[in-house]
Amino acid sequence: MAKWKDRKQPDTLLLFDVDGTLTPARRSVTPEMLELLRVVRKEVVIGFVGGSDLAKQQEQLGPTILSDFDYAFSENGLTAYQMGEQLESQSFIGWLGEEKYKKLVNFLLKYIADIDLPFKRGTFVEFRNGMINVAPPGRNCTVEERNKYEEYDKIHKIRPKLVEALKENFKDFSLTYSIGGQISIDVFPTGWDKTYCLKHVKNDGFKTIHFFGDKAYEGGNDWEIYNHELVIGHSVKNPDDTIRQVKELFPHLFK
Ligand code: M1P
Repeated sequence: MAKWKDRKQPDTLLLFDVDGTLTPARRSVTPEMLELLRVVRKEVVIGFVGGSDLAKQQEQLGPTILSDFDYAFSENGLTAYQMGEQLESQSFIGWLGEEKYKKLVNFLLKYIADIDLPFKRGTFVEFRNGMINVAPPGRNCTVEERNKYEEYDKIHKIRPKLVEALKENFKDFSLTYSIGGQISIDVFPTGWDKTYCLKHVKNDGFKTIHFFGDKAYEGGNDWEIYNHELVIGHSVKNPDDTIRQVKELFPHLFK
C-alpha cells in the first residue's frame, strides 16, 4: 500500500458520516474531534461520507478537508476525492434524463406549494450532482427555524407523507427517498446511498473498513453502509460518542 506508507495500519480505513457523527447536525466540528482525527490518521486511513454537497461539508469540517481526510465523499460519494484528487463519478440528471426530472420537480413544487406550514423560506428543491434535496420549509431556514421545523415535522409527519406520495407517483423511476437530516429528504437512484462510496475504495486493498454513523437504523441514511458486507458498522449516538468509540478501538493511541 504505497499510497499510505506513512500509516501504521495502511490496510485499515475509518469512514465517518458527517451530521450527527463528526459534527452536530449542520454545525461545525469541535477542536476535540479534529484532534482525534489527527491522531488516528497517523495509524489508519480516514474518510468522511455524507449526503450534503462539498461546500456545506467544508463549512462544517473546515476549508482544508480535502487534505485533512484521505477520502472525501460528498453526496454519498457521487462527488469524491482521494488525497485531494477528484475521482470520476456519475450524475443524477445524466442517469434520470431531463424529461423524467421535469416531471419529478414539477410534482414536488406543486406538492410543496399545497402544504400549509407555519413558515416557508426559499430553495425548496436543491439540485446536486448525485441527488436532489427537497426541503418543504426551504433550505434557507436559520438554525432556529430548522429546529422548529424538525419538531413540527415529528408531529405532522410532513416528510414521511411526502415520501409516500413520491413512492406512489413515481413507481417506475427506481428512486430512493431518504430522511437524513432535520428539514429535508434526499432523492437519488436506488443503490446510490452511502454504499456508493465503497466503489471508490474497493480496489485500494483495504482489509478492514470501519464505518461510524448516527442513523444506523432501518430507514436511516446510514443503514445500508452500516450493514454492508465489506464494512464493520459502528452505531453512534452523537459526536462525543464517536470520540469515545474511536478511542475504544485504538486505546494505545490515547494513553
Ligand atoms: O447529512 C444529513 C443531511 O443533512 C442535510 O439535511 P437537512 O438539511 O434536512 O438537515 C442535507 O444536506 C441532506 O442532504 C443530508 O443527507
